[in-house]
Amino acid sequence: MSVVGFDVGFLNCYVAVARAGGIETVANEYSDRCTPACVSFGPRNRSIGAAAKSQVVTNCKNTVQGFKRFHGRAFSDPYIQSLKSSLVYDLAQMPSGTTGIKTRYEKHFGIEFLGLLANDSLYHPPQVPCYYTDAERRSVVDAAQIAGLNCLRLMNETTAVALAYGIYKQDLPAPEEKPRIVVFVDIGHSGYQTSVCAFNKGKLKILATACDPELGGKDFDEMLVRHFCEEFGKKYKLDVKTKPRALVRLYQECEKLKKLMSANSSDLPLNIECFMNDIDVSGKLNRGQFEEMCADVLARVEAPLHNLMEQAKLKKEDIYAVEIVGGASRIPSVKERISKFFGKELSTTLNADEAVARGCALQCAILSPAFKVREFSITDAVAYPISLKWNSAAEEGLSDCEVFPKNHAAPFSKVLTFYRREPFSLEAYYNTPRELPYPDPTIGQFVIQKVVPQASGESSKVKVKVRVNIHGIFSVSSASLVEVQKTEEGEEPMDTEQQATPEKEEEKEEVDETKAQGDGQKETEEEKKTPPENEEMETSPEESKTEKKSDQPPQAKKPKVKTKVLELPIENSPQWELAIDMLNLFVENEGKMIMQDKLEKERNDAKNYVEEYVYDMRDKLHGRLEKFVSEADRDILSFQLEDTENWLYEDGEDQPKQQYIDKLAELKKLGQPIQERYMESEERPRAFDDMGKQI
Ligand code: ATP
Ligand code: MG
Ligand code: K
Repeated sequence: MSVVGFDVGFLNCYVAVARAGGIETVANEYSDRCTPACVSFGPRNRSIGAAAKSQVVTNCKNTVQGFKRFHGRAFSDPYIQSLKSSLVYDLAQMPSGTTGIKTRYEKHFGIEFLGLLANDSLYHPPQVPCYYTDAERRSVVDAAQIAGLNCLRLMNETTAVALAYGIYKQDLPAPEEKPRIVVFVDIGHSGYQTSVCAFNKGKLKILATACDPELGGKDFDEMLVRHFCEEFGKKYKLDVKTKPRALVRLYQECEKLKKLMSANSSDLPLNIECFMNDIDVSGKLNRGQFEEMCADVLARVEAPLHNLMEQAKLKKEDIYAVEIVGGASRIPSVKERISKFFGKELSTTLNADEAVARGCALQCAILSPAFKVREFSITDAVAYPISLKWNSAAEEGLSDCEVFPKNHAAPFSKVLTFYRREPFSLEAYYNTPRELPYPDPTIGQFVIQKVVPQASGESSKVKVKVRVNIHGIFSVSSASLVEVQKTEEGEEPMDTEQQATPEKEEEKEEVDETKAQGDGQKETEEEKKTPPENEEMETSPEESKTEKKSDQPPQAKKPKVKTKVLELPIENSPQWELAIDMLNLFVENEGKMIMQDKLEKERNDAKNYVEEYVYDMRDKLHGRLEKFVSEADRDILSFQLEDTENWLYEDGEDQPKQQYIDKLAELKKLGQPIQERYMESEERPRAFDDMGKQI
């Protein structure tokens, strides 16, 4: 078994593996540790990574990048609709209402990318931006499943970075001391994320996160592209926007220019040959001009930092260090802004490109029983406050309550108590819709089924456990009904009053290495109860640890009651859920596509063998094989070789695998005996030598 961390970025992917000696970032087949997040669909097969990226210009309609933004979003989402016009490829609505990408394959897709990597070998769990919502996270977990991965934990990117930072630090404050506060900033191609984290020996806790999901390297590229479109429009009378291929090339050149500008402040050239209508274009720019045209983009760097500090209620003096990662963190003016905000030098002790993948791999090594890793506890934070609403039994209308406030520790479970006579439904939603990346705040509907009144006719006590799990996904994880079986002296044991607000009990989920469950999640659920008479009581898990209580209210005089706890079925309908039959279909399709890619590869290999044989034999017939073939046979074979070569460029260019195998066999019928005669003559003197030695 292999334990692997995935960083699937908007632009780039990194994969890190846990090995006995530590964490290692792995290279792809091009010996590059960075793999472009790109998939290209040919007529018969898919290519990924660098092979796909090389087709961005030539196969632009079927080459997809930046699919990170499509996860868990409705096709009707205004954000998706607004993207449509700027994409070279087409989007499609999936049967479930979510977003798909139209390619020659016409398959739902962002999701399948992981499958391609997994196909390559044994890779494991991915990461997501900390601002991802429930639906987006579920979409990524589904993707991992389609790819046949066992996703141990979906990690927030900045949390992965924090782990990569903290786990090797020997000098963290002791658990009872004041924690060390570190800010992490990740600015990649599409997104800008910040988090503030408290470290003590053996643990980290995310205090707050703040983001701009739409700020990254791409915005700087955008400004450059806009600039040169204008310039080339004036200078060469070219309307670049009308030619997708030219535009794609301009984007590539502008990204290169942007990177060069990070290291040079002088004038830098931009030249593209045969850009449009056979015209070569050229321009130049320096860093000062670049910063000027990007002023609006740069002005957005500060807001999330303000937001972060405000949420965490920290002063700048409290910050021990500011660690930055992500490709765009290399832009000098971005660094300046962040550094000025905190009034300190930024730290770059982590690998800017690989830190996320390394952190993920470390987390997996911790979770995996196969590795012995230093104990390190990770407490993440809930990104958006989560509320529940339900039809109140006592009053008319809806009641609601916030179950997980913003930045609440996660993973975490809470138990809510309701008094009901019949099945009821809960709706989970984000209660700050303005903060969300998309318009629909719904998380899902959860129906607690099979609720019945007590034998006495009274309402039953129903305990509902809600949680944010290790992936940061909300669910109603279990529900139970307390059935009063027998009471002594016929007294009424239960509080009959109907409660509009449920009681809350809390428990923290902890990762337990010893109890692996089939679904890849590992957790112990320590019941930590609060006194039931305290409505709405919020206690931290540490405080409540000591307050273990029995199921019954503490009024000791109450008569003895026998109760039985019945598990209740729950109907879960998370928003934009991939229905199980769809998921299965995707798994099946993924399997088919992997098969198809494999067949296509075999077909190509078979063709290559024919081609190689033709060139190899032709050389050798006039070389070392010459003495072992009659002139007549040589002419026949030469003719056949030439014939085959022509065939390969014409009718034989695109044939089923068997055709190539047959072709090769046909050539070998003549060629093989010649080669055998040659081998024999080579072996003969050697055999004599050996005999000589023996004698
Ligand atoms: P995201 O995290 O947003 O999903 P990602 O992880 O794919 O995206 P990164 O690989 O962290 O993104 O960063 C890629 C971005 O960084 C690109 O916009 C790239 O042009 C930019 N970049 C990389 N090196 C430099 C550099 N030296 N100077 C300026 N920008 C750079
Ligand atoms: Mg990234
Ligand atoms: K371990």
